Amino acid sequence: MPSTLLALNWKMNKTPTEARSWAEELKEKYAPAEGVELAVMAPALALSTLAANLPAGVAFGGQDVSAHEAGAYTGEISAAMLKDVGAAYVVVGHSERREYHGETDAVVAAKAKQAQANGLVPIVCVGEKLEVRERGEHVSSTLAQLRGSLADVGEDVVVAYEPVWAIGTGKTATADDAEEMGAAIRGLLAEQYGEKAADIRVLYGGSVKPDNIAEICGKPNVDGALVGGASLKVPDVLGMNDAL
Ligand code: G2H
Repeated sequence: MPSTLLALNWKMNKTPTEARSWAEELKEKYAPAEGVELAVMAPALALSTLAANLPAGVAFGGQDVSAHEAGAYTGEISAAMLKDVGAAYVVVGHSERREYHGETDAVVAAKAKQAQANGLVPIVCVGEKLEVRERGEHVSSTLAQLRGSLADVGEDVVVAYEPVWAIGTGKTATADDAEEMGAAIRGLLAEQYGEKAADIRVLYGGSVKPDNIAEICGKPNVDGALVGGASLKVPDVLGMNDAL
């Protein structure tokens, strides 16, 4: 059984100075919960300060990575750069990247492969928009997205199901919605990775908070959460950690 992953996604929030204060507050108050791994996905500029100030055992990572190894790609951050500052994870294919930066499944898969080639674990995000769910096509659509996003990607990966209509809206999918998709995703992972699929964590993301995390993550095919808004304040993070 893999550990439950509580992955925080700060999005475009926190300067390095603010990140340092957050990490210091966490260090003061954090007690690891049994079977729970905590990881902070932060803006690239905050990663070095996290490396220096996070409590022992708390991992960190980036929110995006270049699909290229190195070279003339102005503004991009490579997987080797993330690895060099101590990152363990990187989020790829978040719906905000897909929506605002036109990232396709093929680009997401290329980024995931680049991450793995440099020793990072990609957290591959998928999830349907509201109109797709209303048509009842959420499972087939999300699995098609996942198939494309995992093309030729190795098994050292985390999958995050984030229904777009539940992101930052306060609308949370029910625990049963999360489980329905978690089970479907697990089936696809088993087809692609065989027995190794059992070790791949499938997260739920979308308005997760201290008061709903236990029910959602209590489902058999939900192995943790990717949390945005509720990751910004340390007391909320401690609340979620303790609830798991
Ligand atoms: C979904 C999630 C974190 P939030 O994007 O990736 O954000 O918890 O604010 O809905």
